[in-house]
Amino acid sequence: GPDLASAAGLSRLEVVDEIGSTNTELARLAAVEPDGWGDLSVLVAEHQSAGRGRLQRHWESPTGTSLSVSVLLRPRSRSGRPLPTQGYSWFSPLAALALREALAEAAGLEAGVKWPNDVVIAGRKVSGILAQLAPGAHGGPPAVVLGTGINVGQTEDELPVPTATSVAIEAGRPVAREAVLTAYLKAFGRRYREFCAVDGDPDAPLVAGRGLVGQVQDATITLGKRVRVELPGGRFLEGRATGLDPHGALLVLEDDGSRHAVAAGDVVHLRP
Ligand code: BT5
Repeated sequence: GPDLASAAGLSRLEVVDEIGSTNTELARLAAVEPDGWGDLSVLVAEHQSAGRGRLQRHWESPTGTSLSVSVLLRPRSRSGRPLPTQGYSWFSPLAALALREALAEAAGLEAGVKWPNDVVIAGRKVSGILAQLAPGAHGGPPAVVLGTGINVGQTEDELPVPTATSVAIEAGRPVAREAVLTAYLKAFGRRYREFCAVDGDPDAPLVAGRGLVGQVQDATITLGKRVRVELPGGRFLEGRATGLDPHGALLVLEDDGSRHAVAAGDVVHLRP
């Protein structure tokens, strides 16, 4: 509790047994409490009865084996000014990098980022991230809510879809959820502070010497591969993923030579 919160530089850490959705709860809180929980607060639930994925999809978060973690961010630069909202699209990849780091530290696993919001091991999804903007209270700057669902202890039979996996399956041994949570929050807290300290500039070199864009590019397994992207309205794009643009959109080069930048929010499905 308090030890982890201070080690990770959190303004608040709350753990509850049961909730509808940790994202929904923090978004509600952001709208009613101007600065109530500080600039980096965390809500963890033992079980979500209405866990959400993107585009109104359902996210399964069974008791005892999964982690449901949401952070509420009110990003400010060192000078105390709210961070420009253009940088907000980088928070979801930032969370993915933190989780990747946590899985290496807590379980010795090498995970990759499947653009836009999945963390995968050997092609299967171990975690999904849901980023949302929440209106600030009294017309203040919007807050960011970043939810991460992590499959930690599930066996093969307990997973909802064949494309899913868990930390325990991949590590071949049980891994304590506390270890994953601690490593994730520490890594996230550190990366979040770094990013705020450079005013949310995704190209600014961070402590590791490389900018956020470069780090995300290095970790994103989608790049360089052929992809088929489903867009809203049932349209498809097919081609090679060549990189990320300054807003984190995926650059796709179609076979006819046309180039597209696909914003994370516009993707229904992405298949290799
Ligand atoms: C995501 O959506 O991957 C984002 C999931 C975010 C969940 C966290 S938990 C804490 C916070 N509170 C919330 O209410 N949500 C966040 P998406 O890319 O739309 O993937 C959803 C799809 O993944 C579903 O349609 C299923 O096919 C599949 N799925 C559902 N549960 C899964 C699980 N536990 N593991 C792997 N895949 C799952």
